[in-house]
Amino acid sequence: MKITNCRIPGTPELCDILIENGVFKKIAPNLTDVSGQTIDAEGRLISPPFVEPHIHLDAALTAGDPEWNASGTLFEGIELWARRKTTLSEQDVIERAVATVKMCALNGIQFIRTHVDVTDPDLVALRAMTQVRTMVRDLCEMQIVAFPQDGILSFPNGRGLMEEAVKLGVDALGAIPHGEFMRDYGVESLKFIMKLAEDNGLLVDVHCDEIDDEQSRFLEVLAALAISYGNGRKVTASHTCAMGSYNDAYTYKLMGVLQKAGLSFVSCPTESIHLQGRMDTYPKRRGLTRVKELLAAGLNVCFAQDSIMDPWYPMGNGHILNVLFHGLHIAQLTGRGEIDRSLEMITTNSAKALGIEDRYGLEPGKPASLLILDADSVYNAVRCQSPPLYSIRNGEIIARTEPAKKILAADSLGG
Ligand code: 17E
Ligand code: FE2
Repeated sequence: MKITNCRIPGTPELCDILIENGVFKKIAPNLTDVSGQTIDAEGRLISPPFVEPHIHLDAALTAGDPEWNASGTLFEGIELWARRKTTLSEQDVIERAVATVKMCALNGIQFIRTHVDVTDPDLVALRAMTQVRTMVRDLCEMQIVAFPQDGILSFPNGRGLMEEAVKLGVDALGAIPHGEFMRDYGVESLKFIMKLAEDNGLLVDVHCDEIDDEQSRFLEVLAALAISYGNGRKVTASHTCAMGSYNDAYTYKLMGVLQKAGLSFVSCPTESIHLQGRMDTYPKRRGLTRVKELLAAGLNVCFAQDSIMDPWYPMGNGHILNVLFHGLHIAQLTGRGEIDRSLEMITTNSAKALGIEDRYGLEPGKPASLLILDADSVYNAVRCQSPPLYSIRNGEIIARTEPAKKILAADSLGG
């Protein structure tokens, strides 16, 4: 396959891309090689595939069952999910997860990290998700995080369930320290999963401080453990909302620890602005972590959507560019340079968090996976949330968009 007239961020001239055997062969201007199908990108922007680094596929598409979340809080979501969980079957999880992966694939996502609730004595959702991971492999590469929604120390046999999840074949271990009954349990839960991850060669991705409580300080614990294990590149702190409420003196000290640890951050801007700030009157917090400041400190930050129609969030549709668009507003990353760099937050930064850099990116020798976006620049792609006209994975077209045509009637300019 050959793709001509490609605009590649950071390269001034238009390039051609030559793909052979599912791998990028050459990327350069005016390639004369011919190889199978040719697509003319007509000067459009080429991006590496989008990544969804934090989603809950086991709960997706259950919003309203058994009830809609009326308070809009994380805690009502957890309660509703606990009720829905009792009715799960593997088939139910598989159908909803596959439908949701397809929504993501249609929007240019080719890598997904899903959290799966393992606070269930039968691990129904996890058993289903390990099957989904195989079923969808032509559409996306999936990582599964064993996520203890109801806690590790606060849930009966919580530690045993995490160990069982390791045996069933998860890629990463999670925790929810701010949700444990008390602070000591939260600290202990992090020590437990960091050791379990080390012993089994797994990644770590913690729901960390997803609360407006300025006293929720588990991020420092996670970072300190990452420093002592020397595994910061394998550790992700998701949400870290409380950081938006910490005082500046503490945050200054914390930043130094985070830089030493070198972990990655996932912020879910649409989800957090929806769930957080619910106990505030006015001024009302945005509930987000300090995205702008983390980036300025040289830390790896990416955006995720978290939910697609689940007990926590009624919206969501797989459109990660839309999450980026809103995230830039909510985190006030709307300087021109910030917008121009922002695509990294749903592509290369996320790939780094997932640890997939060896097989990700527009470079000869790597798997030929890319998007042709319907825009001539990153600025316009983000501004207009331009759809991927083509999503190409390992040299195969896996999804296409035919954009809607908007037509102004000839007489609408008046006389
Ligand atoms: N569970 C949780 O603890 N936090 C979330 N944002 C979601 C599920 C979606
Ligand atoms: Fe989450």
